Order: sequence, then C-alpha cells, then structure tokens
Amino acid sequence: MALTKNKAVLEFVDEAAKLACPDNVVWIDGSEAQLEMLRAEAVSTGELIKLNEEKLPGCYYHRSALNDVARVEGRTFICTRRQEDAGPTNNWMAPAEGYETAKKILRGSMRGRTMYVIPFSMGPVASSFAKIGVELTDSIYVVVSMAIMTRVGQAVLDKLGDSPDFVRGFHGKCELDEEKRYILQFPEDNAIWSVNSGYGGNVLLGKKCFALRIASFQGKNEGWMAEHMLILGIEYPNGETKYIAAAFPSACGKTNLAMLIPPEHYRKQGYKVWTLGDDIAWIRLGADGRLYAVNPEAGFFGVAPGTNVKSNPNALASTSRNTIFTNVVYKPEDGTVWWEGLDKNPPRGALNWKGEPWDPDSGEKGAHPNSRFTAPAKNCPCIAKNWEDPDGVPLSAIIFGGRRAKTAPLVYQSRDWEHGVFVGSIMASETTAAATGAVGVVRRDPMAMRPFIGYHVGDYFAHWLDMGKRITKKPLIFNVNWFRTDDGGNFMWPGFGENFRVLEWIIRRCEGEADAQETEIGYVPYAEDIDLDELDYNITPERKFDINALKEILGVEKEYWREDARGIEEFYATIGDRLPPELRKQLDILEENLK
Ligand code: GTP
Ligand code: SPV
Ligand code: MN
Repeated sequence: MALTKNKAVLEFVDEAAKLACPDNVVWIDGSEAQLEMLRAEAVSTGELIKLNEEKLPGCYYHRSALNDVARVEGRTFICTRRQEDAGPTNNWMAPAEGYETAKKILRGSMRGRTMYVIPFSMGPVASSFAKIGVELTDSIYVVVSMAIMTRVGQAVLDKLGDSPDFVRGFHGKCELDEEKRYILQFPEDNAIWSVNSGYGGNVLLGKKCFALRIASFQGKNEGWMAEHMLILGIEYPNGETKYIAAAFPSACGKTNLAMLIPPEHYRKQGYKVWTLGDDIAWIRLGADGRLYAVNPEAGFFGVAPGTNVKSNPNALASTSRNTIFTNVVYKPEDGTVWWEGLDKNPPRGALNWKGEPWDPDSGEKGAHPNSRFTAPAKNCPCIAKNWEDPDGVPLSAIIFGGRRAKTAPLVYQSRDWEHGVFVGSIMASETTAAATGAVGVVRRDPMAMRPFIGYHVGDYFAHWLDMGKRITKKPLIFNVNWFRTDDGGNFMWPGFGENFRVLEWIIRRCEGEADAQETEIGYVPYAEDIDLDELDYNITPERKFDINALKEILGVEKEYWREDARGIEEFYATIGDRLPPELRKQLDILEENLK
C-alpha cells in the first residue's frame, strides 16, 4: 500500500511500474520488522548469507556479480540538455537518448520481481540541510544497504508532504549485463536512472549519484557545496573542538583519517579525534560568515582490505554488528568473514569473493581489492556526539590530498582562498580499485571530484571561487600526501594514526601559532615544527623514519613540479574558456616561481 498521497511520488511510482512491470510494489516504511522480513527473504534466495549471530550480530554477507565490483566511470553519464554543460570530465548523453536507452532496458525487466519504493533523506530528516529522494529498485540488497547508508521510511514522506521537490532514482538490476550497464544522471530533472548493476556507488543512488553528482549541481544553483570529503573534529585538552573537512580520491584514506586515533602521547594529554563523516560533506555558509559542514549519509561504505585493529580499530568496531560485507572472504565453518590485511592468519577452508574454495597459499587474493563493509555510523566508537547536528559544524581547515609517489610534499598550505582553489584544481592521484580500469595510473582528480561533478568542471571551479567571495571567515586550505615513496617503493611516512601530527600542525597554522617557510608552491612546515615525539617507524628494515626522512618528504623538487605544471597545462587546456581566469593566473605564478 502506498505510504503517501503525494501526487508527484505516486505518479513517479506508477509510471515506473507500468514500464518495468513488477509483480508487486512494496513501500519501505523504515520499520525494523519490515527490514528483517526482507533480510530473511534475501537469505532464502541466497542474495544474502546470515553471519554468525554471536560473533557478528545482525551481520550479512553478500557477493556481487563477478563483472560488477566497482563504480563504472566509462558507463556513467551526465545527461544535460546541452553537451557543453557536462564539460570535459564527464561522459555526456542527451536526456531524451538517456531515458530512451534506459527505458528499453527496463521495459518488463521486473516481471516476476518486486519493486521496492525507498523514500530516503540525505541528512538528518529534521535538518534544513537535508534533501529527499525516492529510489525504486528490484534489489533487496539495495533496500537494506540504503537503510544503513541513509534515513529511510515514513518519516521522510511525512516531511516531504505534498511537495514535488525530491530526487527520482530508478534502479533495475535487469540482466547485470555490463555491455548494457548505464548510470545516468539528469541534473536538470533531479533524476537518476541506473541499470544492469547491483554494486555500491552504481546503485545506492543516495550516495555518489545524488549526494555528489546531482547535489553538486543543486549546490551551484543554490549557493552551497557538495564535496567528496570526510569531516572530523579534533578535541583539545581544554575541551574545545576544531573541525576539518578533507577531500581524497576514492580509496585514498578518507575513512582512515576520519576515524584516526592520535598517537599515545597526545592521547595522554587529552587530545581526541571525533568522526562526523567519512565520504561526503554538504557545506553551507553560516550566518556568522563561517562554512558549516553536514554529513548527508548515515553509514559507512568502507574499503575492507587493509582495515584491522591496528590501522583502523574504529572502522573495525563499526562493523561488529548490523553490517553487510560485500565481496570479502566467507568462512562457512564459523559464519564469519576475512580480508587481506585483517590479520596474518588467512583462513583455510574458506570461500573467496567469487564463492570458490580458496587456498591462501595460491598467491591469489581472497577478497576483492574493492570489497566493502556497509556499517551504521552510529556503531562507530568515535562518532561525534554532534554528528547529526542539523546545522553542521564550522570548518577551520579544508584539506586536499592524493596518492602521489613523488612530487607532492607531506603537507603544504595555500597562500589564500584563490590559491587554495588552484591547489584543489590541480590535484592528481594514482587510480585505485574503487573504479573499474587500470590501477596506479596518475590522473588529474580536481578536489577528488573528477568522477562526481554533475556539471562543467570549469563552472565548478568558478563556484568554489564565488563561495570564497561570500565567506568572511574562510577556512585555510591545505594539501597532504601520505603516500610518498622511497626509490624502493616503500611508503616513507607512517600514515594512519600518525597523520595526527600533520593535522596538529594544520590547526596550529589556523590559529596563527606555527611558523612555515614560503616555497614555490605555498607554505611548507619547518621539519622541526612537526612533532616526531615517540614516533617509531621503519621505512625499510634498514631505515628508520627520522627528521631527515621528514625533510625529504617535505621537499619541493622543482624538476617534478615543472613536469607537473606541464600536466596541469594539458588539463586546463581541456577546460577551454570556462576555466576561471583566476586559476590561469595562479598557474602562471606557479610556472614563474619554478623558473
Ligand atoms: P572510498 O570509500 O573509496 O572513498 O575510500 P577512502 O578515501 O575512504 O579510503 P580508505 O580510508 O578506505 O583507504 C583506502 C586504502 O588506503 C586503505 O586500504 C588503506 O590501507 C590505505 N590508507 C589509508 N590511509 C593511509 C595512510 O595514511 N597511509 C598509507 N600508506 N595508506 C593509507
Ligand atoms: C568511492 O568510490 O569513492 C566510494 C565507493 O566511496 S562508491 O560508493 O562505490 O562510490
Ligand atoms: Mn568515496
């Protein structure tokens, strides 16, 4: 039975049902009873496997299709009326062609299946920041995942009332045919159509499709920002908390930084880190002239491999109950799961992510490199008390960062907002398993948003510059790189919890308490100003991390930067005349500095 009298919602559901012809239409009311029934149904069909209730209460295991393990950027389209409005970083399809293509695939595709109607809110339902969507899907996996990642159900429809202002998401698994897989965003219609996938960011339409691609377009028109950023708070021994938002590309460390545990000597002094979000931030200008950030999500869709008690105990604890594990190793023996980097004891007699018997000595990985956990944010031991504050938290700093073996120093600070926007715009990073395609190739990934800007990248840069003109109390903008390697390919910086040492310098800069040296690219810390107390890390068995290693990774090597400037020239050339002149000027300054 329909859960609303909202005409626009009813019309949307009716039209979709007429097209896809499901046997039933089921409205998701958000009750635990209904979700539990759906989980049981998915278990009966094998779509989910119930895990050990004592060891992992409320947890389930799921395997995606073998051809469907990551976002598909090549098959993701921005469907704007004019091609030039999608810009050079997006694939484009005309809206009429987009709808026609998807309709052809969806027509009759839900015969014999049920179509679920998921009303969901991005952001706490009561927040004025929040935006509403309705996702239609024929996948129970999507329903139960959306119930973790967003706020779903009757309360959302009650808030919507009879307003037509909601994002229309239509997902059909269809045949999971990768040749007919399409992730289509229609920013001018507030619509998203996704066919032939059942995986993560392709189908949990509240996440990348809505909260970044559609929302970035809404944000440009409405004067706010949707960014691929974690949000964290640093509590000082005096009880004060400072907030930071940080943008790193997919699988480059957002979840890890958001949940970091400071080194022991800081903890003893009373420093704490609180998590507010691990992937997406919606950022608005507050009445006091500061920027305020809200996490629109309610859960974490986190990378499993590498997550362990040492690297990220908070993420691990978040997965201890009511979590869905996708494409990791399944241990039928005790109904638990495993992944590379969880511990040093790969299980025997287990099944790999493909569901095949797996021999840990075979040299083949058991979990897919992009295997994930879907966990409720409220499970996280370090979730901030105010993480659902409807007004968000004020930002002291914005950090950009990528995965660069060379070139980018451990940390540097931009000279001002305009230069900071330039620093974000020139971000580059090695590609990861979070999207299909080659891994480890350096590409430009401005603001970590390359796959997620729902409109023209030049206009997106202009929007950042415009925001800067309106913010009277601007956060400072920094760039970090945890991934500098030595000539043997070993990470030189210890990373993870030790990243706190860099955050601490960043906040001291924001407070005007730390010095820095001006370089060709911006302000770089004096090595002596990064606290190395009790830091014990070996780069290689022969080489200990020390102040000389720190000086090395703080180094700005002109040779590399000259090469990078050529890469930036090439990237900027693709943007054409929509590149804001301010950024062109910043590139000229950089090139001049490097002479
Ligand atoms: P998405 O969910 O795809 O957006 O990824 P993310 O940005 O949240 O990345 P995540 O924190 O899951 O980290 C991805 C991988 O990067 C993990 O497997 C970690 O092993 C690695 N990683 C994270 N932080 C660090 C760090 O400080 N140093 C090093 N060397 N590796 C790190
Ligand atoms: C990312 O790829 O940045 C993710 C995972 O956070 S997904 O939801 O699949 O986009
Ligand atoms: Mn992400």
